[in-house]
Amino acid sequence: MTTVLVMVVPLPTLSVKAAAPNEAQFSIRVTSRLTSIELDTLRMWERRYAFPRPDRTRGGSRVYSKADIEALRLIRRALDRGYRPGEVVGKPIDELTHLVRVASETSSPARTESSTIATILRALGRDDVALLRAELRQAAVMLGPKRFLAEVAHPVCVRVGELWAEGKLEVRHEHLMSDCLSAQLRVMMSAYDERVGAPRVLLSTLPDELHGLGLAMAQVYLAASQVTPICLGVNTPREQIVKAARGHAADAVGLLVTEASDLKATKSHIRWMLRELPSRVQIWVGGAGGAALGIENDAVRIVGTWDQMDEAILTLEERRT
Ligand code: B12
Repeated sequence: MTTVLVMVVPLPTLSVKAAAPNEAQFSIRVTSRLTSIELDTLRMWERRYAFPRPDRTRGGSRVYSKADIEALRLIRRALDRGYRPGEVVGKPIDELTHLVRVASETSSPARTESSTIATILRALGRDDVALLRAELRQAAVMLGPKRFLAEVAHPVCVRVGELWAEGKLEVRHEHLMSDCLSAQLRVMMSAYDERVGAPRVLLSTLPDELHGLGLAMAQVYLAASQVTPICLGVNTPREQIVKAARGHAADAVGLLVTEASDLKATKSHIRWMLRELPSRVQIWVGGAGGAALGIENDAVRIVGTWDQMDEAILTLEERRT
């Protein structure tokens, strides 16, 4: 049955309906968490732009669809790239996708990003630790956690790896960058408290995999998405990871696998863990070596980009609704 409530304009017409069987429905709190848009802003856009137009539960609470989340995420990205709400809220998905792509290729944040990265690399090459730390700190404050990770931390790691492989930076530079970046990410983590009832993701690497920076980045990204990360650090035996996942009631286990990982051993550890973990616990494989494992199914997700991380977080929410 569909009941139409007559409201004073400019509120959109609201309908009370049951969710279609396979249609995921998200509360306003979860929608805010998944899109990084404040609750009040969502309500204000609904009044001002008639978008999003959530359905209502019988109790009157807003429920948003997966398509709403997709559009809101694109809007968030467009706003980050300098658009105003009036220019983007309520636009069709195709248009938003195009607009975000063009803005990403041409907008000023990209220029800021490259100058920040250049300064960081210069500071590293000159052993100027004070400048390196200051630049990281400033970029984190200016950009906020997610943009800092996507536009500075991750590209700096990739660039340092390339310069090291080309012989232009030495291993001591790589160690210094790792230390300063880890310290910055730790400071950023200290801003988050555990949220009661939030999904939990346990993070670690398997034996002999010593690349821990990706874990620290994933930790900040998850916390900024209002998911609780629990990080065991690097080089953890598989049995211990499984015990920890049970002990912390984790919804997912995130493993970092790099190109330097032993892929054969990693594959065998993952297969073993799949048998031992409670069936509701997913395994997320992050890091540049993940795709080469060739395992991806309902229980194992490859999380090689921030967009894939968003998708993975969304699946945790869907499983709870
Ligand atoms: C820093 C670094 C080190 C440091 C690590 C310190 C630390 N605290 O982490 C040290 C010096 C220890 C190190 C050691 C080695 N390293 Co190294 N290292 C790097 C470097 C520069 C950065 C690594 C990193 O953090 N990357 C950033 C991550 C975040 O990038 P990403 O994987 O693309 O992440 C994305 C997603 O996967 C997701 N994500 C990331 N992590 C996670 C985790 C989870 C759970 C999830 C869900 C998602 C997720 O987030 C990102 C979103 O875009 C890389 C270069 C590079 N391109 O990454 C080389 C690199 C990985 N290292 C390399 C090598 C060769 C080594 C050594 C073998 C060197 C040696 N001869 O000793 C050793 C191996 C040590 C070991 N046993 O593991 C090579 C690997 C290449 C290859 N084909 O083997 C690289 C690529 C450098 C290069 N260009 O050659 N390294």
